[in-house]
Amino acid sequence: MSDETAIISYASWLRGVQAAIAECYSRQLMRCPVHLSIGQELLWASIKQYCSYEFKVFSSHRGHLPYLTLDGNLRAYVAELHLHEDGASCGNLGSMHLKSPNTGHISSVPIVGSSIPLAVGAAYAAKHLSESWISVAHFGDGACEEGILHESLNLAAVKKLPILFLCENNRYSCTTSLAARQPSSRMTRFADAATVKSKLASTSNLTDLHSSVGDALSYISSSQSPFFLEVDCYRLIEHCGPSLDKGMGDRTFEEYTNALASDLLSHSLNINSYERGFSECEHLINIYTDINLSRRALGFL
Ligand SMILES: Cc1ncc(C[n+]2csc(CCOP(=O)(O)OP(=O)(O)O)c2C)c(N)n1
Repeated sequence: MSDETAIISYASWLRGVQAAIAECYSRQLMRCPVHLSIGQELLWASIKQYCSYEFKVFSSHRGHLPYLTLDGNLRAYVAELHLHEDGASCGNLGSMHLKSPNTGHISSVPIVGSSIPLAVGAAYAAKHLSESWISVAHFGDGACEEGILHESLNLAAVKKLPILFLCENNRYSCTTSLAARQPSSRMTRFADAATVKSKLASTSNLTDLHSSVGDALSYISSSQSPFFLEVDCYRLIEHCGPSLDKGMGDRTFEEYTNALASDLLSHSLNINSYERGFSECEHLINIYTDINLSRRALGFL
């Protein structure tokens, strides 16, 4: 199987999983808000192809795909969303704090921007301890408006730290468009200001996206220096929750419809993988729905 076929297949599975979460969320038995990444799957499916690297990933609140990519235990994922003790963190943390430290997803951090200094610390530790892991700071375009990004880029450049600044630019912070928040749509300009090497890629060009991820990782590993990868993408579902947000906030119906029409994964979807992801996830949701319904009936929820 070629890399691109494997990426499409895994991205389709990820979309199926998320579609099942979105469809079943209205039962109100997942006991925490969910930030899905429907529309953004190709990046993490590409990263999965590079899992021979050792990663220490600190993700944002949008941490479902990092968790699934690095850990992949679907039962522990679904159980965590239902705050059940079978969950990845024994049901204590829920959606916004998904993590799997043993497989390299060290934490999801819902305070916007806070994944970044933690990843800098892990990169500093790699250098100090002569370890070979690559630290990954995962964040959105909204986090670029936090001062901590700029302090972190500066420190990573000065100390030559092995860190990937991974910015998913989905053009929105909640319902506020990038145009209403920043004078430029390019986040790489912040890396340039700190002399950190950078690249812009997009989920609409899979070949370039995949080679950009590979080039970034190989650069960090060989030079032991930071790299900033901005990935232009589009979230096809609301900021938090299962619904579409066409026509909400700054997002117009027309913009949403155009984005859906040009979504690469929709066009190249591997239907078998999508359906497998959906049914595997739905099966598990049904199990934890029943458990939580029983617990509610007994007065425990
Ligand atoms: C410091 C801080 N300010 C505000 C919020 C509320 N908030 C949660 S998610 C979010 C949007 C973040 O947008 P972005 O960083 O682009 O990530 P995305 O949700 O698009 O993945 C905001 C403002 C927060 N959690 N933390």
